[in-house]
Amino acid sequence: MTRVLSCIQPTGDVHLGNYLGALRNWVIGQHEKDAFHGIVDLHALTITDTPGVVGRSSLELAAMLFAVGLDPDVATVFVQSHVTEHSVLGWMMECTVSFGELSRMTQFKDKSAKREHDFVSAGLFTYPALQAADILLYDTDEVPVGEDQRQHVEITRDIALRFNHRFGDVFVLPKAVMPKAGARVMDLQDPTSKMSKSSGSDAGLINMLDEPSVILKKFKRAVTDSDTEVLFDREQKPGISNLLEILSACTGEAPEALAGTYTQYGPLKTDTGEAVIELLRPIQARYHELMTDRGELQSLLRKGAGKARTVAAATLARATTAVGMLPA
Ligand code: ATP
Ligand code: LTN
Repeated sequence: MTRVLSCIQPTGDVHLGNYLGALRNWVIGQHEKDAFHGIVDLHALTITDTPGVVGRSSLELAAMLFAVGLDPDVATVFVQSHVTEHSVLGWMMECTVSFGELSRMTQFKDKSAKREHDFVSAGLFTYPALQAADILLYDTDEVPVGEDQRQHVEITRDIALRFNHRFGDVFVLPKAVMPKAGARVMDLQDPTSKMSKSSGSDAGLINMLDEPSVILKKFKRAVTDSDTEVLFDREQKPGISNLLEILSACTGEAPEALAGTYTQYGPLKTDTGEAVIELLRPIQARYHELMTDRGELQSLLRKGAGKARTVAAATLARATTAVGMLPA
């Protein structure tokens, strides 16, 4: 069975864009492929230094992943730092990649430039080596990634090839795949930019845990287009098209067909808001239920880490044996 790995950093809250664009596909995909999902807390440490934040965010993210429908008996959901093999193989990967290769990573260039007056950790620079370890530890066939992460999967392949060339055939070569096209959700206040936790305003973003009244208010205040015609046209009518696409993602009806059923913006805004409220209602209920029993949540994560460790330990053993390190 094809093995697929997706990882997500525990930084910030999950929003409707993450859900409709990614998480919902993960839930469907768990029944089609052997799915591993890492909550990559070690990666989050590259930019987080406030005590307690990473652990709390990891637990909340885990609750959200289970609440949206990842099944701990089907998919392997784990916290990266619980599987210590990541750190060991991460170091071995740092020793397999060159300074020059890491210097060419656009994500590092962007993120370090944005942190001009802030602390730029060495971890931010070596991040792709740890990501390579995440991927290679699980004999991953496919890594569904957006454009921004393609370069990291490419460098993972380069590292794997170099390691295999030096030490023998240890690693499976992963492939970056375009995730199944989920909805692309735009900011409600700026429908030409995608809904994102790191940019845009709170009013433009629907958090997965927003109260129904807040959701309705945000949709009612959504920026629409200057004329009054309800038409699905991303270029000419980005605001209305965004609402139609969100409503379509909730109801399963095509946005073009939905457009024909409205003559005014007001009812479309209200209906979309209400559809999102209904979509999120059971997820929010499961999330809050899971968060009331942290012991149970942690035990689900222990189970995931156990499954992950079995695979990761075998791969790491192959790697250390190939290098010829002294067994413990
Ligand atoms: P950041 O603001 O830090 O870039 P983000 O909110 O864009 O974060 P990521 O953590 O980068 O979210 O993405 C997690 C997943 O959610 C990725 O698979 C990404 O493609 C998807 N995703 C993020 N935002 C959207 C969106 N607005 N519409 C559809 N999919 C999205
Ligand atoms: N770098 C990724 C997160 C990430 C990842 C991974 C994704 C860390 N390790 C392994 C896929 C496979 C990001 O910032 N979105």
